[in-house]
Amino acid sequence: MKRPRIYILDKTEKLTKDNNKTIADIIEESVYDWSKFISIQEELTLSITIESSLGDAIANTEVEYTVQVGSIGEHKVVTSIPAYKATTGTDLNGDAPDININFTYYMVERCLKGDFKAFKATCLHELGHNFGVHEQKRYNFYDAITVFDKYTIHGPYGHEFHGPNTKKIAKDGVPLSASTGTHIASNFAEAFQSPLGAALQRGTSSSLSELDVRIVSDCGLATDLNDVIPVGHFPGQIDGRKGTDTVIIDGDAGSYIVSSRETDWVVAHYRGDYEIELRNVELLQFRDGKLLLDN
Ligand SMILES: [Ca+2]
Ligand SMILES: [Ca+2]
Ligand SMILES: [Zn+2]
Repeated sequence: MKRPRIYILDKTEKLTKDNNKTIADIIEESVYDWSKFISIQEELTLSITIESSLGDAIANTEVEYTVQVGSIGEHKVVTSIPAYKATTGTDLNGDAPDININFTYYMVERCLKGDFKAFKATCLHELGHNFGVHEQKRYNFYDAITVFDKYTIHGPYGHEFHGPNTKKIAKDGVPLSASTGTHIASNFAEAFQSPLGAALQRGTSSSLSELDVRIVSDCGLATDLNDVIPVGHFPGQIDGRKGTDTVIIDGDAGSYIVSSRETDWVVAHYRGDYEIELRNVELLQFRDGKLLLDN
């Protein structure tokens, strides 16, 4: 993994240089923890803001879910700028930070007083939103849904996530928090030791669980599982890692020339316009057909 670039803006003006270093190290370690399970192809830039208050929240993140990677009926299916950059190495918002996270001073102070675990869990949680665990305000915002939404059932008894990899260990689906579809219900998250719960849990959740990895795989990231990775209509360089992986290109096979390189990359070349390079990817899926790759 390329080291992330981390910028800290302390609006409270209470933090010393050493304090900044302490929290930057934990944030970097959290990105590193995610990178053990997902492909992070390019250096991510993180803009961290310390606020005196964030309403009821201890932290939050503003994620740009604007990358169209497919469609369902008239609805766009979108992923986030950081998830796309992590998976493909392609930065679609230029110089702007990929990830924006706000922490309350309370949360940072807790960390500086020695509660590293709570801060780390919060970092992993907010990064999870950036890597795909996020609902788009379903069907009314940009007329788009996220890949996460695609597998979310909004039933009369609440929201549940039913991604195919996740269902292998949570066969009845993952219950999501009642107020938002973006979080795992607290008890369920606690049972799996997942930091993606609606609330900071009792006990430790300062490392990623199998459940978290399965959820982000279902959200289209490249993991060691059998992933389905939608890349839409953009260039990129994708490493599917272990497992039998399918990359979905939002175009017709006839528009692409697929060839092997002497290195282990396979290239799908779109009409002399851009390339999608693939490594450890076993299947290429176009709108009008599939191609088995020999790599
Ligand atoms: Ca994989
Ligand atoms: Ca693979
Ligand atoms: Zn959250």
